[in-house]
Amino acid sequence: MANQTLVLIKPDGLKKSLTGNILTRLSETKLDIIASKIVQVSRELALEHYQHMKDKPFFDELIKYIMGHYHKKKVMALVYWGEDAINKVRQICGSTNPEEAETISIRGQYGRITTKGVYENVMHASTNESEAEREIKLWFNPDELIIDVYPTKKIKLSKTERVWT
Ligand code: 3AN
Repeated sequence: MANQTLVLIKPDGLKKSLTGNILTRLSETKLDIIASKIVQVSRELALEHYQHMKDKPFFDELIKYIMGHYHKKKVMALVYWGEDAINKVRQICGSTNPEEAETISIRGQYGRITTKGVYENVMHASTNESEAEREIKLWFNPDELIIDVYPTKKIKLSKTERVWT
């Protein structure tokens, strides 16, 4: 069955110039990229993304890490879509702990554990369908995806927007 998954190339991945390597590895899956952008991660976005980790002792460090305090202040966010996308991407990504990840996986090859005990594991990939939905909706607006992977609705907003001059 086709599904969609959120991929983040984290600040350490960008600092280590791993974008090309990661995208090349992921292209082996033959999945489609249906959205991509570079994001400066706000505290709100970081807290929301890692809400399930909020009771962990390393939570504050994790928030600083994804916001780019230790590397570049940016993250590359992508949505991959296709047959069994979540599992195919997780396979190439490898286990959360870079020391336990298969050596040929991206985390196994390029991840590390910091002296503060945080896993700097280079990339993120959604764990399951409900997490993928939560994460994709958090990181992207519907118009940023080239396929409507979830239902949308139109609402009228009267907010001020910045446009090109
Ligand atoms: P994954 O990113 O593999 O889905 P999660 O959601 O359990 O893993 O963890 C989110 C992030 O928190 C990880 N990517 C990693 O950076 C960090 N992390 C998870 N577990 C630990 C741990 N035991 N010690 C330090 N950092 C961790």
